[in-house]
Amino acid sequence: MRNDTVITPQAILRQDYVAPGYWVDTVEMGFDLGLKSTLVANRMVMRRNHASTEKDLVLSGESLKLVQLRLNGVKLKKADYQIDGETLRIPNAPDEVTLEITTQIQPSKNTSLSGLYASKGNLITQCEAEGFRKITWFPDRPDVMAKYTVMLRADKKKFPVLLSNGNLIDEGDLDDGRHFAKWEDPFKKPSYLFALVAGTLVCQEEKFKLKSGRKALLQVWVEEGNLDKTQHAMDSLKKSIRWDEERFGLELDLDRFMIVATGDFNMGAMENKGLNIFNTKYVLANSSIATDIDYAGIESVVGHEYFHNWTGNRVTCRDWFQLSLKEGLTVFRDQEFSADLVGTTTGRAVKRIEDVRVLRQVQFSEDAGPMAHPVRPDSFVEINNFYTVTIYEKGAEVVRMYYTLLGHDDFRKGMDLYVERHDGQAVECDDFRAAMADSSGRDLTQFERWYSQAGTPRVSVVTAYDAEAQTYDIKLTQSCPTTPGQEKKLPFHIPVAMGLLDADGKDIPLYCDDYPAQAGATNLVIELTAASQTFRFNKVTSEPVPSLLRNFSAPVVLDIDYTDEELGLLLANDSDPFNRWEAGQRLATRRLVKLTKALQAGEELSIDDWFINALRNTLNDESLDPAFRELMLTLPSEAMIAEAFDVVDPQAIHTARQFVRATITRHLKADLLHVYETHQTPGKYRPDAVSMAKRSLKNLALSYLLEWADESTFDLGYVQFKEAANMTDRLAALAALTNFNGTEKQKKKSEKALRRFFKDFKKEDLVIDKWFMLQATAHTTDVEKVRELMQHPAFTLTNPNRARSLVFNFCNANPSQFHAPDGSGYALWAELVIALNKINPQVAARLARSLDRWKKYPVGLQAQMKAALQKVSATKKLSKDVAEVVSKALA
Ligand code: 0A1
Ligand code: ZN
Repeated sequence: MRNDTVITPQAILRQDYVAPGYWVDTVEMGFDLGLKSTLVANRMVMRRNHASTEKDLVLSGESLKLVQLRLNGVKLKKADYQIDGETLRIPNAPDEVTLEITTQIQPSKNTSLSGLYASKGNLITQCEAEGFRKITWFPDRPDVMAKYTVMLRADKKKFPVLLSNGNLIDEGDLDDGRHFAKWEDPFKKPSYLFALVAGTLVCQEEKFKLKSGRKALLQVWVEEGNLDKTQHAMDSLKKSIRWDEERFGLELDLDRFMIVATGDFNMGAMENKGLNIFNTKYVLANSSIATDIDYAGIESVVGHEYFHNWTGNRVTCRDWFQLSLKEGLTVFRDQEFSADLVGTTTGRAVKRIEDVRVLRQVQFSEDAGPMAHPVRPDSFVEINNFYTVTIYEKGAEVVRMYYTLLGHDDFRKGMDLYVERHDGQAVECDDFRAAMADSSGRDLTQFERWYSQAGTPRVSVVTAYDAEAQTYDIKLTQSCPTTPGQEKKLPFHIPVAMGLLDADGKDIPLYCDDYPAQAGATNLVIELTAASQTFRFNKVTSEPVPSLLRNFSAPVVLDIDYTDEELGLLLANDSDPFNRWEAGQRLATRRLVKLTKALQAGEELSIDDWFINALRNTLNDESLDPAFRELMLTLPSEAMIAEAFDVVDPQAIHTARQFVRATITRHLKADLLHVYETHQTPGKYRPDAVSMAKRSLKNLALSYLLEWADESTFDLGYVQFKEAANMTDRLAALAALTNFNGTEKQKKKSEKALRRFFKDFKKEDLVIDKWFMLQATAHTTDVEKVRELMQHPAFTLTNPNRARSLVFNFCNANPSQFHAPDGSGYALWAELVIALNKINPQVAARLARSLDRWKKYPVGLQAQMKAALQKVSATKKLSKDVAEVVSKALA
């Protein structure tokens, strides 16, 4: 497809799905492992799939040197097969085939971190989505499931540890200082779940008793010297296993479950059967290197990967368009896991708010940009570009809506039915919906639109109170903006959890005509299915304030005109903690938008006392969980505020937000100091919910206190930095110091603190990532400073964590500097996308997405962004990954 200068690469369509021509029953692999060269022998027993229209035997391969190819024992000649790009085709193959293929690969040259690659002298695989084809020729698609036996051979000194999926069935020594290990995975699996690890690693291990009484061996493998950082991952794994047994009746099906940590990884982690491979960021923790947020991240990612064992591995995806079948469901499961571990109502709400914040800030933005796609996409060019917040987070919201519509028990029945029906199969999103419908007897036909239509629906609200008839009408109207390739949208099936508050802020009993069975309830899930629908409530004795979309019951934007007083009532009283928080965010956003506009008009800035007082009351409300207060006191991010504008002015938004922060501090200094002093957590560091909540509120107070420059607050930060007994407090203090706008002397002290931090932690890669991140997001860090940091000996683009820590954070989380009026941020972006494209296309494509929303900026910036996009698009040897992103942005 041609569009001016842009060539859109060839797309793969969901509707073109054809079942595989051959099934693979067994795979026997032999690896002779080496960093520079690895020899892979692959013996597949295959059988024709008579139901398929594909008659040839078709395999995929990439960057492979074919050494030998034998079919049923006979060496194939060049004329017997065709290789066209990444496809190997054998016409006229018999129905029963044993195919033996030997390939040679070069792991140390593989900087894409997909397939078999080298990391600090170790060998690691990453096969999802299409990395297995970089190891051997194979029908590398998730609906081909086979049983694998894997023989690993390598030098015993260089690679003392040899791991693969399933059970270790044999090991021993070979000639020439080599040794071997043989692994067998008892479960059939798609090739994307294959894994091997070879190298110098050590492990923490433990026997763990499963519900059935069977014992499983759990191992966490890390580089030498890191065994003091594995306990939390191990604890998280054990909690995950217990939780899945208890909440979903799903038990670990293997005798051995391994986690391996590597510092070179494109994503968070990977659920390979029995051999999960993790980014070190989601494994390594102790109090001196990891923050509370890191601890929580580890718990949820360990949970996520473990839960995939059933939702993803035992039941997998038919094709990659169904990716959300496993990802949306597994994110929902990990969210529930984290919420259940905290246990309390506010604890659950805190988790919910954090999740919704990400959804709104990142997914809503994706849904409004050029890469918008349905939860089940219809096409893609490069599947790696579709590991998105839409597939993951919106996908999880879709699963959560079943939960809200069906209720706890029927949802569980639906899950049971889904697993029972499809264990060992590769299925579609529709199969999950059918299981939910069949187990509950509900009609979920219209619900399908959540999978097929992209874009964030808007629900607008009009209410009418009739005092005489004592009726209250809520009219809900839904619409959904157009998205690329989807002009017209049909109404969604939207669950709206709601209540009505009286003038004292108390929930009133609800008598809705449409829900007679729930008469008298104070919390109701009303279902919006038409474009517009009116719900009538009876016996309403005075005009209520509606609390709608409680707990964020659907991924929509709710347009409703509240007065400040109504929002104040909800903020102080709503029985739904999510909507209390929401009311506060609406109050703040209203002011931030107004101030931004005032700045643009050159007007004087001011904030009303009423708002400041509402914040004061919340801050000082000891009956509220500190973690909840921290969320209530946190202003919407600059990215969130930007969503309220048609044309974004990043500098004005930044200045407005900083003005509000400084004003809050000026008025609430004494209150903030009191909160700071009364929420200390002395003694041994503990990552439990209560201590984490205290630290989060205390450190929020500190960051506010340092917004208002004076000697005493600076010292507060400085002392906390120097005396911190854990990384949470140390990093929070350093961040506040780095952003402190004080005297020259204070600036020198802040710089000294940054240098000290680097020196103290120079051996800890994950902490050095934080050091870069902190500077990348500092208010004063401009493009020039980023270029300077890129020259630092500790910086490298080849390690994804390091690239993200500086470059991604600057481009995505420092908007007022990245969008510098001279376009220097975009020039840097283009340079780096082009540089990364050569090293690691997946990472390059992620960075490429920083300019997705270029049409939302003033024309002057737009022109410069467009030029940067065109520069990237015109680059020679552009990967499919980057080409897809920039061509869609320019389309
Ligand atoms: N399935 C993993 C995420 C993942 C996807 C792709 C990867 O490499 C391209 C790596 C990991 C998960 O959901 O955790
Ligand atoms: Zn996942």
